[in-house]
Amino acid sequence: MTSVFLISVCLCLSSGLLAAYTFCQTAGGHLASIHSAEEHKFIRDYINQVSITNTLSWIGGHDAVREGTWLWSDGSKFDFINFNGGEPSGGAGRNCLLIYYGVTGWYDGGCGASFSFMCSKDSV
Ligand SMILES: [Ca+2]
Repeated sequence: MTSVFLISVCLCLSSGLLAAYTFCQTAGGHLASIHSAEEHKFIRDYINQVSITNTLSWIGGHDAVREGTWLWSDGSKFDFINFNGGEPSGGAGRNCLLIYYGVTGWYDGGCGASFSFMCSKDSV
């Protein structure tokens, strides 16, 4: 499992996913990718613990290259899918991935929206 370090969750808002992506890279990591139910639970619980609230946060998934084909921005395989019921629902207008403590699955969101975000990097 990827070890996760939180450098901004819920404490600052990105001015869009691209800014969050750049922030994570500058810190030596990536926007978080999720590859199992265990990782999803860990990240979801961690966001709630840090924020002490239910907050939407960017993770590193997007379908900006080809609508409906989801990729992780860290280049890892998109081998675990956990959209909330009825999601993704935004079509070409929502190409970035959000995790929300209040529900079990993911949402697609407009990439320019301001949300907290979650960075991670591999353990060494
Ligand atoms: Ca989309």
